[in-house]
Amino acid sequence: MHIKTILTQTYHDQNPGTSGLRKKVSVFKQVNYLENFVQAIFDSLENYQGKALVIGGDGRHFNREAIQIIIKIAAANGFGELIIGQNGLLSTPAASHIIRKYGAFGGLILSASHNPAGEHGDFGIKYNVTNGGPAPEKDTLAFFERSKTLEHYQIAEFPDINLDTIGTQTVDGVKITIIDSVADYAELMQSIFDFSLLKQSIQSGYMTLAFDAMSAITGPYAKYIFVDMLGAPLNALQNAQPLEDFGGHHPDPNLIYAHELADLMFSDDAPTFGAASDGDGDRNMIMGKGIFVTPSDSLAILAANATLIPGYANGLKGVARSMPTSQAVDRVAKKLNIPCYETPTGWKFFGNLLDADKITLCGEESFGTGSQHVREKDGLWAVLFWLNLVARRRQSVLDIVEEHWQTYGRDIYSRHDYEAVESSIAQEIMSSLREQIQTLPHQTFGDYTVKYADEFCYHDSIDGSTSANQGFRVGFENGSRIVFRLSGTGTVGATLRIYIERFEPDSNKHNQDPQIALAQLIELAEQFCRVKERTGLTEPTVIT
Ligand code: VG1
Ligand code: CO
Repeated sequence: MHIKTILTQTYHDQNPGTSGLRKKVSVFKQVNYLENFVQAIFDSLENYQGKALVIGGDGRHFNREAIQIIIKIAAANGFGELIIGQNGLLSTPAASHIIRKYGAFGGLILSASHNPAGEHGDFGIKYNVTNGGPAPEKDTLAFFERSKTLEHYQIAEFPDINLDTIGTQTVDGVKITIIDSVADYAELMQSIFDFSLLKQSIQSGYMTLAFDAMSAITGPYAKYIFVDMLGAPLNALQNAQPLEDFGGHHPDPNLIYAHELADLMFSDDAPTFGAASDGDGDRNMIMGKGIFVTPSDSLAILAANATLIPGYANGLKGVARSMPTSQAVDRVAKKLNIPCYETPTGWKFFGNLLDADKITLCGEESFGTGSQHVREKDGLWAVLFWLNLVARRRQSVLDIVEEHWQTYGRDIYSRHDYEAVESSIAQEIMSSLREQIQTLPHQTFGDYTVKYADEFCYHDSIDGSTSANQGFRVGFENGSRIVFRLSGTGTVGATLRIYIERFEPDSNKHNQDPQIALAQLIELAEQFCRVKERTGLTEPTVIT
């Protein structure tokens, strides 16, 4: 193999956030920017000589070029085998599965997830470890440190690899396999869910479906699973062709960005079930006719009903939720008498608990739900879980949710995002919260008395590591909470996320608009952080 060593300038901003390194495409296209980061990752890893690396992305602009670069740097650094999704495509959960199934050393996933794509959009890269999950913090910190001192990278000289044809070839001693992006993943889904029941419920017309792939990665997966395997009509899928710019969509599945689906599900023509996924296929939005299921509720409902699903028939070991996710799943865990863990935001914190067999299901308020089947959140898995539930319980989504609230009470929940806030203002907000939390406990504001206020610091019970500064929590005597944290996935300024929840045990009060039910807490949140006053914004950019 002919290997070139390229001298490079060092970049100082390659600090991975909540989920990998995300930047504007124009930043990634700077000379040697991607090359440096990939070399920094490989320099921080050990003992991968001769082993396999999985490569794939969500198909956004720059995906193909990036893959060609990565192939050559990986070959030059000594990987023995490269496993690549056809056309360069792999959803995040599929990549996680492929790393695990083929015993690869790790994988590089090219995606900026729910961030818009295209020449003027975002690009991203994330390294996943041998268990198929996102690299833990100690690794991402090492990548950043290495990137700040790196002076050269190594790259093999051979022609570009054809990514479009499935098959194996050996190039300068490196085995390069282009695999079907969907088949392994579809087989995994079939091993978890009752496909014959699903097929029967769909083909008999009992269950009708609308799935919006938002012109991102899940289109081919949804077509294979819902249409080819389960017999749904092709017109059940919207935006099923992955496009480099995601068709101008913002592939963040929520009521705002997936409003076409939301409009349909609240109309008279609504199908039984509606769902959407994000850019890289790890998020899910679940809707039924006339109802949107809050992700925190979705996690709780999946946990409460898990034994109805073949793959979870033996019950759950435990559950986990990210800190800002509502406490709905805690109530289910209590009733099932299983442990419930609270982790910082980001899937990387679930990996150890899943590996140690402490938890079976986990999720985040940000439309992410998953289980032990892979080490990433998984959008289509969540959709299939819900479809399996509806088919098995022969109840509508609305009935399932309302019955859950009757049994457990409702954790009324909302997240308010203030996007593209000037970084200095965001820092000011965080420091002022840091000062206030010491004085808040035992103070009373209207109906709410503060029970505790702290800055969340996570102690990983498996590897003993500590992750500090994971957001501010204000908890009230009646179980309500307000959480503040800064996003670690944005690429413009800072994004302040405010998470608000209140428990409502009275089933006569369950059908309230969360914005009204939470009004007092929303006002209190503003009183604590003064984001409107400081930025001049009159309302959040996004409410979910
Ligand atoms: C957001 C979500 C977080 C999620 C992360 C990656 O992070 O809040 O729950 O794990 O995105 O999801 P942040 O730091 O912006 O709040 V994805 O689908 O963008 O990989
Ligand atoms: Co995603």
